[in-house]
Amino acid sequence: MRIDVVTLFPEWVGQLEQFGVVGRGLRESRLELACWNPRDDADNASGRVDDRPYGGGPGMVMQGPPLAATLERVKAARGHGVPVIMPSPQGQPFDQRQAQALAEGEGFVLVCGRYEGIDQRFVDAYVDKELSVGDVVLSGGELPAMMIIDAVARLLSGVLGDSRSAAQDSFVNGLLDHPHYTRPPRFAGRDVPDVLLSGDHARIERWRAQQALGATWRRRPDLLARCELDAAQKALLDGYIAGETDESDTHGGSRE
Ligand code: 9D3
Repeated sequence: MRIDVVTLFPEWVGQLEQFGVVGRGLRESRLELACWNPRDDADNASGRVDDRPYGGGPGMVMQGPPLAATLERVKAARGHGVPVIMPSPQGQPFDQRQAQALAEGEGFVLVCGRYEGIDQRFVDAYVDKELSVGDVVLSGGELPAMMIIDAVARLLSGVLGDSRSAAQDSFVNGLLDHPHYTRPPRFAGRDVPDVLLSGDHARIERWRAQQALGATWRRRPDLLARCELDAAQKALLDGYIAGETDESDTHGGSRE
């Protein structure tokens, strides 16, 4: 997988190479990352790549020609068929499904906007897909690009420490995760739920499934509405809603 990023902050985005799943994917040759600065393609000595908006209004707009020149350099380096993605508040929601689709390909180019946005003619002529990372106003496309890179990099086979993790990911099954516990057995006046110390793996699995269903029901009913529960899951959720979960299982009762 190779990811190219067109950005006015290449040093920032390039930091990804030093840490976490991207660093590991790079070191183990599963992933290549290259950053390209459109300032290097400015037609003026000062490196300006923005100008005032036609029609007036506040802020500045990124000009098409330098971005197009940079993108042509990227395509010359890695082929003209590569998908071009622009993080954009106007894009489709970026979700786990999008991350999985990107992870199955050979790579993509991310074009990061700054200021009020990018000249629409560049978007129309060069961008294949716009992706938004949520209904919140950020100051540019770099952090969304880094989110996309992180989400994709951790799906590349071998990057995950435990290959089972990807299939167990929250959202892959359309549900939130169950809670996690580790040592010590008593912390902050709270015990680990008894069920997790029972050694009964079938019971533990049921409890975790029920916790995941219950958390999704409580916190993200929108997610629950979109997933098809099987009979066993329906029964577990009904049990959760009816408060059938053993208090000591859920909240960690006192240990003997
Ligand atoms: C405050 C400026 N807005 C006009 C009223 C438009 C605007 C322009 C540029 C809003 C945000 C941005 C910069 N954001 C992104 O490039 C971006 C983004 C985001 O802000 N939220 C969620 N996902 C994304 S993906 C790229």
